[in-house]
Amino acid sequence: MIIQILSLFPEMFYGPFQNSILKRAQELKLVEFRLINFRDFTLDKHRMVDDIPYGGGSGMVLKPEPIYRGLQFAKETKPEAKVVLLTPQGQTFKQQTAEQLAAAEHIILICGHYEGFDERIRSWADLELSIGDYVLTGGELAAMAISDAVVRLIPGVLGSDESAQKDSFAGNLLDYPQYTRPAEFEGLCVPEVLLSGHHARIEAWRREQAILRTALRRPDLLAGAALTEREKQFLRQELDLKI
Ligand code: 6GU
Repeated sequence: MIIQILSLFPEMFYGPFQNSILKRAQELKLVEFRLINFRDFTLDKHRMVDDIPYGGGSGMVLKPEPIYRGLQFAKETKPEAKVVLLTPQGQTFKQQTAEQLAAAEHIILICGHYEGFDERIRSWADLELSIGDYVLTGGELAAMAISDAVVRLIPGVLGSDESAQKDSFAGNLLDYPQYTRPAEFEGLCVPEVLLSGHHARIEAWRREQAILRTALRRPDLLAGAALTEREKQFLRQELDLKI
């Protein structure tokens, strides 16, 4: 997969992309990141990427031409690449969006910066994404979060394919609680069932815990989780006890 990123601050990406899993994914040639500074696509001697807003008002607005030319350059290798614009006004990025993007061969992420960008830039994007209801100074951190979430879904990137499937959100359920040694620490004990070696019981306990935790912390997700009648019954029982 090729991920091209148009940004005025390509150096911001070096830390996240040159460590840990994303670094390994590149070494394994499972992903290639190409950072494009759209300031390189300005034609004036001041290399201006923004300008004052028509109609007045405070702040600067990103000009359309450098982004247009940067985008043309990015698309040269693959004209049908999916173009994603990062903006707080976009649809919220979810695990499902990550899964859809991970299936693409080539994506282009455009990071806005400053107060905003010329509205015409929107017309060149296939998709507008936000990573949540808060405002960042630019799309770069969003592009990093999205790249990370997408790349870890590419087959072969994670140690075992199972790790991605059992994630929080993968089945619209949060992760079950995990423990490692020691069995007791500071008076806090690992649940007995996990020490039992009884695999079927452990699986059942984990599923119950994931369901319960989702119901308590993220009830909004539960509607999208496929629960059996027995699991719904279990949940009603537990919630009666808890509330
Ligand atoms: Cl994609 N950009 C900016 N500037 N702020 C955000 C965002 C994106 N997603 C959440 N907040």
